[in-house]
Amino acid sequence: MSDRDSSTARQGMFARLKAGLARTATQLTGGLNDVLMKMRLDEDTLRTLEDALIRADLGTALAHEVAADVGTKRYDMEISAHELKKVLAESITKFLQPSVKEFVIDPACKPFVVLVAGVNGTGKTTTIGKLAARLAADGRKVWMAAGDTFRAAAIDQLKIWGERAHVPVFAREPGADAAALAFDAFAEARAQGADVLLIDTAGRLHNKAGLMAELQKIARVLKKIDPSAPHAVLLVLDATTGQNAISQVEAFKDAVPLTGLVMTKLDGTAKGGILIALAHRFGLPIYFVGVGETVSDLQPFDAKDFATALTGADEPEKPSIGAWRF
Ligand SMILES: Nc1nc2c(ncn2[C@@H]2O[C@H](COP(=O)(O)OP(=O)(O)OP(=O)(O)O)[C@@H](O)[C@H]2O)c(=O)[nH]1
Ligand SMILES: [Mg+2]
Repeated sequence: MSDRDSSTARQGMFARLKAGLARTATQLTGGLNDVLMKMRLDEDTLRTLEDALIRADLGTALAHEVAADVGTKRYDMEISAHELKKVLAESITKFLQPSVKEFVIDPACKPFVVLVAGVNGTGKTTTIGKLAARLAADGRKVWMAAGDTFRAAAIDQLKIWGERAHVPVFAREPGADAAALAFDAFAEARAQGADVLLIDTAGRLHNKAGLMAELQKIARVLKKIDPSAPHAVLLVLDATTGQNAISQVEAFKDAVPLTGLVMTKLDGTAKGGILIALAHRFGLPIYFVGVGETVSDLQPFDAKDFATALTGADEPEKPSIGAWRF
């Protein structure tokens, strides 16, 4: 890809991210209107900023911390709307840093086994499909395992993604033992020289304890083939659930050693600030964000792009109201 092509591709990705985050961005900057009229960064302004951050679902404690951080920069000084957005974007980027980590497939693991977990409907199967398509397009030999044996539709859903991306799907009949399936899929993918194996799991079982026990069993049997497997355990979270995502991380990380998060459906919510809360609270890598239903809507997480899109810091400065006065 030429420099120009890659720069165009990057711009396209940013545009999708920005479109996806529009609802949270509107919530955030809409709530800042009073601040933006005032143009002085004082206590009142910071309180308004804090309220806007709370509405974007950062949580009260973190909203306070972020507003205070913004306050340390230009306190009691004149500030334009554009400058404020830039300062806010810098602060948010800083708070996101603990979660910045590239998703790397270790070529020494053949295949690199990725276990994908999450409560029902968060976007596990879709994320696996998108990830498979992305990795296959990069020239990797990918396999998927239909480990959600609880629902027949889940198996078909994964097969459709497999056909689209030309990626084989290891599946059994509904009701089959998920751990046994994962074990066999791993053995088969290894025999076939696969680079990556993505394992889907059920989001809904009879109860939460059953769900966690099944995940643990899958992780345990994979170790019989390779003690270092699964090489990644991703928790998929739905941004529309807001602060509830925090208790989901708590519950899953007690059951299996999570290596990172994926946050989907950022396009469907004004609560996208939850991602900042998660980064701050857990410091787990956020590998990907979902901002729509198509393959290119699953993007590697980029803290600076995320903060810029959320605050509108990329938008050119508008002439201030004062400039129009005669
Ligand atoms: N708008 C939007 N929709 C998404 C995104 N990610 C997933 N979805 C949709 O969310 C719905 C649920 O996705 P699934 O992948 O089936 O979720 P799941 O976690 O596998 O669900 P269960 O198998 O029932 O546990 C589907 O309609 C997806 O198209 C996203 O980033 N944006
Ligand atoms: Mg599913």
